[in-house]
Amino acid sequence: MTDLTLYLDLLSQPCRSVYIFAKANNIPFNNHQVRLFKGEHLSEEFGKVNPFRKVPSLKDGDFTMAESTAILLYLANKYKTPDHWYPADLQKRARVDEYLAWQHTNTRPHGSKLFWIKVMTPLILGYEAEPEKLEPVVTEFNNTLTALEEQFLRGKPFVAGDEISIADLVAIVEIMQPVACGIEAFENKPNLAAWKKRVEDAIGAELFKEAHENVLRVKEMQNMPLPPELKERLKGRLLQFLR
Ligand SMILES: N[C@@H](CCC(=O)N[C@@H](CS)C(=O)NCC(=O)O)C(=O)O
Repeated sequence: MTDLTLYLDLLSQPCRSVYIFAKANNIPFNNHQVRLFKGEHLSEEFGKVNPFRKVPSLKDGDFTMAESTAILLYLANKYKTPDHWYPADLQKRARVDEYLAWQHTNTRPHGSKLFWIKVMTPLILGYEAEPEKLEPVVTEFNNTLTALEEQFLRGKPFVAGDEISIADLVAIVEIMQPVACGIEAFENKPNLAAWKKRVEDAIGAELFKEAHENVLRVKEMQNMPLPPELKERLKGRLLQFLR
């Protein structure tokens, strides 16, 4: 029995980082699935956990919180996970924090945008987005990958140093989102591909596969009917991506 509940949908990249971190560290938790495509995050019950109605969310006894990077740090601090995940050393820790701040305007939005254009357009509008909508977003994503490779991974095996940290988990799940919709990320980038392999080896290939198996099948969901209320809610956001 544990007081800790994580509200997750593994189609979501921030949920996967939290899931992988908790599993890799043997943190006991109740896995409460909130299926986004079924609109379960819009339920009254979930609204009490996270009024913003986003996953991941955490409940620990009476304490609730949202935001994946904050959740990761809460878990690292509460369960005193091995130092390499979020090092005590000031400057090593600052490298993790630096990536966690950078990703908010780089890997995360650029990867997400591709997912919305490739996967959400057919689901919400019933047709594929025109290639000219996709191309600039692919370029933006590739530039982000180059920056990750040339700045964060220059001369070191992991994003924040010699060992895997929370920063690598946040990075890999974000990059896997467009990969799941058929966008190349690692093909012509041997350094990035070698980093991915190191991350997989560090967390274990089984756990990596388990966390990603749903999202890697996302194309099979292309004809899935979304609840009308959810469709309406998502439409405005999608149209912004397609402008
Ligand atoms: N900054 C948040 C983002 C959370 C987020 O956007 N979650 C998405 C899934 S990836 C969600 O729950 N979307 C539902 C909605 O916005 O209606 C984090 O890192 O946790």
